Amino acid sequence: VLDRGMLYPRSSESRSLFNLDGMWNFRVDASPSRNDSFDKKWYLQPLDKTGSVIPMPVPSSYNDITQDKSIRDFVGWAWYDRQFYTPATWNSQRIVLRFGSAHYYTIVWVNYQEVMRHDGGHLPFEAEVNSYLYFDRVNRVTVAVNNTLTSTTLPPGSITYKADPNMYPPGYFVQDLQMDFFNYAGIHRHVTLYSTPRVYVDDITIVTDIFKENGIVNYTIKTGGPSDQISLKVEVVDKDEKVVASSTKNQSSLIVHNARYWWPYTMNPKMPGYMYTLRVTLVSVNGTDVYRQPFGIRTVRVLGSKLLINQDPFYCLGVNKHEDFDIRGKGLDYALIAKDFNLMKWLGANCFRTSHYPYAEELMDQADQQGIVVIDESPGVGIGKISKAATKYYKLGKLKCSKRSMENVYFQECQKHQPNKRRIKEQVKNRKKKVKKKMKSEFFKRDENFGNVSLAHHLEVMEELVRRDKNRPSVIIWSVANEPATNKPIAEPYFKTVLNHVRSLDLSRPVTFVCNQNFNNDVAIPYVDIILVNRYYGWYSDTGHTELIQRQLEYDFRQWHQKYAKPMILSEYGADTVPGIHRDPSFVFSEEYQVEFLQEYHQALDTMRRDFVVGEMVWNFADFMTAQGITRVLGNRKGIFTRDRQPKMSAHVLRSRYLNIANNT
Ligand code: BDP
Repeated sequence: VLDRGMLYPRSSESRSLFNLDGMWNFRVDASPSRNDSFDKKWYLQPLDKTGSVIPMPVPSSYNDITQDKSIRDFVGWAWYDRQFYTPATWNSQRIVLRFGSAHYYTIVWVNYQEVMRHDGGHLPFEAEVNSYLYFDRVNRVTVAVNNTLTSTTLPPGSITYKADPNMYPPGYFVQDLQMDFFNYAGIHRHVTLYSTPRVYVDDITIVTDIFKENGIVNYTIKTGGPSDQISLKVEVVDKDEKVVASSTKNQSSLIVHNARYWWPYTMNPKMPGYMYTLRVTLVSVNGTDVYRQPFGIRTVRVLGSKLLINQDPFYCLGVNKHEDFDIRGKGLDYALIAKDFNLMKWLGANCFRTSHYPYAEELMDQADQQGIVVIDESPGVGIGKISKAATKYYKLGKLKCSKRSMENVYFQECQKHQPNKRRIKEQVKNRKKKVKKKMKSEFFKRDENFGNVSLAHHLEVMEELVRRDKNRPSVIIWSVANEPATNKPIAEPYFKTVLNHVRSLDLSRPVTFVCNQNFNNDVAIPYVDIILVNRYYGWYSDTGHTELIQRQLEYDFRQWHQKYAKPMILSEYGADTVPGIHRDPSFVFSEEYQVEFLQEYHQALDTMRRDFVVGEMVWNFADFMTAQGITRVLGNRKGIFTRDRQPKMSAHVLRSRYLNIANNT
């Protein structure tokens, strides 16, 4: 388990922050080997000495900033650098350089010396940089970030080289994704330089419980730096700055009498999201460090077929989101965060899932403060999955084999000999065998996603996610993956290990993954606390047939429940909809179809809602960008809001449902 903390950088009496956001120099390494930048050691000189650079905003994805297609679709090393001065007053302090996230693999140099590497997007990383910094002249930070996805990254992906010289230039390759969103890349969140005293508060873990009207605050504090004699003061401070409990131990259990619990805003509209602060004061001969950790007092429990928050049943009126917007891609954007929370409130939503990766800490803060519940998901999307296109191709292949190929075989036979029925039959059989073999190899192709390298990385990512978000009251469920191939036997030990590992890190929250397999073939569901299932009846299957949705969803969900007797959430359902397209009777892609589609799901959900279904989450909150493909017209259009956050007809329908349910429970 990770041996140090990753507290959010906050200023205090003893800590200062210095933001390195802004325009950086930028350059991609588009050499055929994609490795020139390392061969030529770009990190040993200012980036503008290696070639021409362009200004690039941080935080932002770099993809949609320029007019250059090769930068939008770039795969490989992208380079950034900038200069800065270290505040002279920090001379005797510990100085840390922190990245909120960068996608995907990142190497950081300070003054041409490597200071850290980080594997994976969406999560923060930092390093102490004192020994690399100058106080008497300008400093330079250089960053190389590589967005190549491989069979062992999260999300996994692959690179296919195109060898045919008649069709492709030498070294030509394409990046294949196993996920349905654009692989935005770059420095996505804040870059911060911050100071702490030499002896400092390294990590804080808070787990709360409730007993009648009292809150119980179990905490553990880890300190860092030279092991001096230290003394601690730990105080629970309420919103009025009143100290309501305190201790001098690094680990203890405090009682807050007549506590105000943290509630989702739908369960307590008058006082949602009540946050306390754990104020930790560390005194050593090296100075005093003060850190204020926000937290809420609440419990989450799965009991029978119910999901309880503070012992009361919770029903998730949810949305699935993406970090996605025009121009900045996945770059942190406060205006967008504020807008989305306002839209969620307008909609009556009380819950969202961080599909399909951890979201920015600044966004998660809003969930805590506004009383919106979060299903916190890792970047484990599409593990072991062959792409939808590949599945389709092989399905077509199979058809081709049984129909067109048969005709071909027959035709060839007629040309050569007298038609020989037996020979035709044999040939068709052989062809079918060949296609089957090909399909099988495709099916096993992604097994590397379940190998030991992937598993070790997945465990580490979960540790990083839990470490970052463990003190957030809004986070009520950990989701370790979305739609993995858990129909394969090889997925069982893998997911058993990942799910149990997360449980060992945090006993206070249910653990799960989001499943799109079936009740009779999934091998990992036995290891989850709550079942989250994605369904697209009436869209990817029986397209256009909304009249089948109720029957199919109800049958399906009741089977799951009968088999596992766990609470369930419909974690995705949705239909692509182009705003402004209208058809009556409804037709796929029209606004009417999306409305009718959602309403059929709602009717089915209502028959199970008071029983074992504890939530519903539409796919998706807003339209979002995907890779180019023949099924995506400028991205995925299943949003109930457009990408620029205007409502489609469906948003009004969902709004009246959510407000109605919230008011009647
Ligand atoms: C689901 C995936 C989601 C996709 C969605 C879709 O979980 O990421 O965007 O399908 O195809 O299977 O719209």
